[in-house]
Amino acid sequence: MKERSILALVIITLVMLAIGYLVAINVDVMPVAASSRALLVDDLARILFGLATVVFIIVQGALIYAVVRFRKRKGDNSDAIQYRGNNTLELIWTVIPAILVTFIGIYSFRVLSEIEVHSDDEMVVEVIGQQFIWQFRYPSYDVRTQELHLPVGQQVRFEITTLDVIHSFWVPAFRAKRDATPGQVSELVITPTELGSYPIRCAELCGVGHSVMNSLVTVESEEDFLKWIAEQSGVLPTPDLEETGSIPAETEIAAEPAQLVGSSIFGRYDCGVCHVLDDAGGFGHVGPTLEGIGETAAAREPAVDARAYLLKSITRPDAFVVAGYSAGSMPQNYEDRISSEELEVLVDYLLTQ
Ligand code: HEC
Ligand SMILES: [Cu+2]
Repeated sequence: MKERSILALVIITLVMLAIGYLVAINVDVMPVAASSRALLVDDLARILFGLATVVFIIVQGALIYAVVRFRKRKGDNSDAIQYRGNNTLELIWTVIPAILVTFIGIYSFRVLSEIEVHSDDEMVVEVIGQQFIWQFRYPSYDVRTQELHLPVGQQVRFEITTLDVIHSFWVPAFRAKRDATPGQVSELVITPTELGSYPIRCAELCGVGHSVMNSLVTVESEEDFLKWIAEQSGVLPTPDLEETGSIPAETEIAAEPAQLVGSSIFGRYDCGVCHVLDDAGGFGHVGPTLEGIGETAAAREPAVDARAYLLKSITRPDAFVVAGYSAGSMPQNYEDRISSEELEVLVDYLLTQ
């Protein structure tokens, strides 16, 4: 009897190990692995999946066995046999999980420390989240874009921030995700290894436009990357970081055509990523086109003149919501970010459109 149950135990253990192994090598739920860290993360996920499958089968198997084997049979009204404690059993189900958890802990820690290693020649890319777009700045090239391009094999350090609420920068193909937290710069290191284009998502519910807060990363050869960078220069005006958002003294404004100042403010605050406005390089379709806004603004609200309408549309976007768009989809913090002088110039500029 004793020999037979030991044999059964050995067979069950071997079968379980085989099932776990088969599951581990066959799970294929992940997207393309396009970065060096992706391979390590995938191996970890595989092993966890295999272990979890074995634990699941054993626990559910024991449960089903007990339910069937010890069910109440017809005509049997006797009490069940009473057991009190079983040291062997308790030892087994304490020691085995303890070993498993320790193994998983050490293994995960090793993967974590390996994927966060920095190299000396990393390229810095600033990632800026904002309702509901991602922007990328390449400080070494003085370029700002809405699409991410990376040279293959080059380690990149993302410096992730947000202009408003919490977002989360997520590139599933890189197995990389990090929160963009207000007032803080979070870092994330990756090395892209596979050529191709992969989705970028926001992984933190950040408002009504959260589901459209997507972009694309293109991993390409260094040559193509440099070509692309050269094409990007000057597409979006790069904000001068020293310039804290206030415009030069009035005399200087007068010296420069107001139109130009207006369109540069439009560019500096990224209005163009959500609004079409050819004159200022605006190309976005998140909000209504601002082509001809000078005239439409007057007709929007019977009781409000065009100037007041525009001012309010920018500082309190939810005060008037254009038909077909939802409240909350334009950033709510321009009132704090744009000085009143700049606002004046911006509104004057929009009125001329
Ligand atoms: C993240 C996207 C986004 C950004 C950035 C953005 N807007 Fe908007 N904007 C919208 C949306 C969406 C609407 C329509 C909903 C509403 O009225 O609030 C809108 C509405 C407007 C309107 C009213 C348009 C009309 O036809 O009545 C004006 C004017 C406007 N925005 C100006 C600006 C200016 C100026 C900036 C930059 C300082 C800017 N927006 C930045 C998304 C954006
Ligand atoms: Cu977001």
